[in-house]
Amino acid sequence: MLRPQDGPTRERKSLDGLWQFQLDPDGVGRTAGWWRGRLREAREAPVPASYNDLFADAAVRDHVGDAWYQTTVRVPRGWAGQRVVLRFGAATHRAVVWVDDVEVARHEGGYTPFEADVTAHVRPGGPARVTVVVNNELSWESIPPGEVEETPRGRRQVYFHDFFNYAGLHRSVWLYSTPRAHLDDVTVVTGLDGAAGTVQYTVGAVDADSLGVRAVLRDAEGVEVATAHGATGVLEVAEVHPWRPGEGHLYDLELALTDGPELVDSYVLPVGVRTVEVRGQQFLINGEPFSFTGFGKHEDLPVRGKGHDDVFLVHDAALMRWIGANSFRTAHYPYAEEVLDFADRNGIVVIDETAAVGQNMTLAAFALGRPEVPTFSAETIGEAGHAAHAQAIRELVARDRNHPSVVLWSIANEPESDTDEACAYFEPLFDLTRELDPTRPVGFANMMFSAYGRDRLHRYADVVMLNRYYGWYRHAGDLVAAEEALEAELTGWATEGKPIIVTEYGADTVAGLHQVTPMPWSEEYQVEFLEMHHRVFDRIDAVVGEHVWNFADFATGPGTGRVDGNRKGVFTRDRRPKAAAQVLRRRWQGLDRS
Ligand code: BDP
Repeated sequence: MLRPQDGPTRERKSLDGLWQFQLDPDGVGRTAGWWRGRLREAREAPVPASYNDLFADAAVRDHVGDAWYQTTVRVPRGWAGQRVVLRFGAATHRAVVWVDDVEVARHEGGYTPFEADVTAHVRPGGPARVTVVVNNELSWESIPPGEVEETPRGRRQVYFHDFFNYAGLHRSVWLYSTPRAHLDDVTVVTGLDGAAGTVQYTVGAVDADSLGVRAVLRDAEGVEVATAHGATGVLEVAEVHPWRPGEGHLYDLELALTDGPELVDSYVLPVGVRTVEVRGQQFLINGEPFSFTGFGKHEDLPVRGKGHDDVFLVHDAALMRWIGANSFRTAHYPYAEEVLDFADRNGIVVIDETAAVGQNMTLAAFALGRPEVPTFSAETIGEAGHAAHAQAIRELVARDRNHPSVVLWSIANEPESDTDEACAYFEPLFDLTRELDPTRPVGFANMMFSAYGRDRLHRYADVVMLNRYYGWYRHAGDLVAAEEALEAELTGWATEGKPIIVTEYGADTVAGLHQVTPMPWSEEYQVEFLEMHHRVFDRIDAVVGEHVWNFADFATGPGTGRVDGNRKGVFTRDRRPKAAAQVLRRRWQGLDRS
């Protein structure tokens, strides 16, 4: 699937803005055929945005089930004879789409795009009614998993992850045109050999048997540096300007579908030439050892929830630059494509994660006070859940494999990883990821219950990724004991011969809470907590990455350990720095050394 773009053969029309919106608490809309006409009791809601926090109404915030969106779009007159496609950046967690009376798409999974060829259902120059039903229920068959409970007060969504279950149309919606014969896919793999670079490309095309493909690579000034012909080929650049962390240098790869001298379709893909490799305990980008500094983030903002927002895209990146972060993890789901485009252009390194979070029923029992059930079993996460996970990996890799910023796939966050069932579940998923993309390392974020010596999944991973909370969930308030325990565990992991990235370490901190004798929740404790971790990391060579949990405070479900959400942010939810920001800035900008 190629992203919509404007070009000599393609055009797009945005459907973002205010749509009609109606909750369906009784779940009657599908039977009643709500798509057949105007939504009767609708109010307006913005797209992209989560709907939960818009209306100052707990019934909307905590809604479980279907929510309907509707708009009318006028198809541009000039698109006569073209193929017309309707595309959603995401619908959380699943959706069905109708154009007028016809169902055109169905998609499962809340964080990856889907589209429908609607050529047969629209008339250029005419209006088309677009209706979407978005469903937010999490079950044993969904990624992430959850359980809907029937209670005397109605249905209640239980979930096993620590962020609010925002739902709605979180990303942009486009109507776009392509020629009937068109390019529909491209994959690039880049290489470096001394000063020279290569871009290996493969394109897919539809109705193009008799057509040719031309590939032209242009540098940042628009000068042609290499050309090739054919659906697959290699472009060579003698003096290449590589993409590297901190410097998002990009070329433009223009792919043309041709009929003799005539241009049939054209698509431009930005390409960064770089390599990624794990060698011994090093993580190499362009053959040079790379150390990750940065954060696990969230797509999370006041009011708009998980709705993508360019303002905060730019602002968060500015804060990351200010603090000296070179990377982030898309905890705990694939982020909007705009985020990765921006990372490509700005040399920000990304660990790209699926939405497989909360697959650990020991942790869920502990955190939610529920009786423990097996994580992987026929009654819980079984075949259907596994298939959904495999599909989530397929869609993530298909969407993001051409982004130079993405250097590592994280196929799950804190799953159960110490049982035979976990091995049987995950081994094929690691294989699948490598089969889909042999060029990037693969890992998963390991959880404290499967500490060194217990974990059984790391043997499938290229990198050891650890979420650790010594000094918080363990040894809270005792940073001396925490330091010993952290060092002992990391020393164990370092004998595995793989690079270690600490993908989470953090302490909840209420901004403005100060203490001269630091206790948990104060700004001073967060500072000392981070300093303790950094001392330990610096003593262990295999640690090649530190991602603080979290970049900013974020919304969660209710809980006694949560004060208006998770407060482990180094920035508040509205992006004001806590004292810890200065500690990180001094370390990551090297200010302590100068
Ligand atoms: C880890 C999870 C993360 C949580 C964090 C925390 O990976 O999603 O938000 O702990 O408890 O277990 O703050």
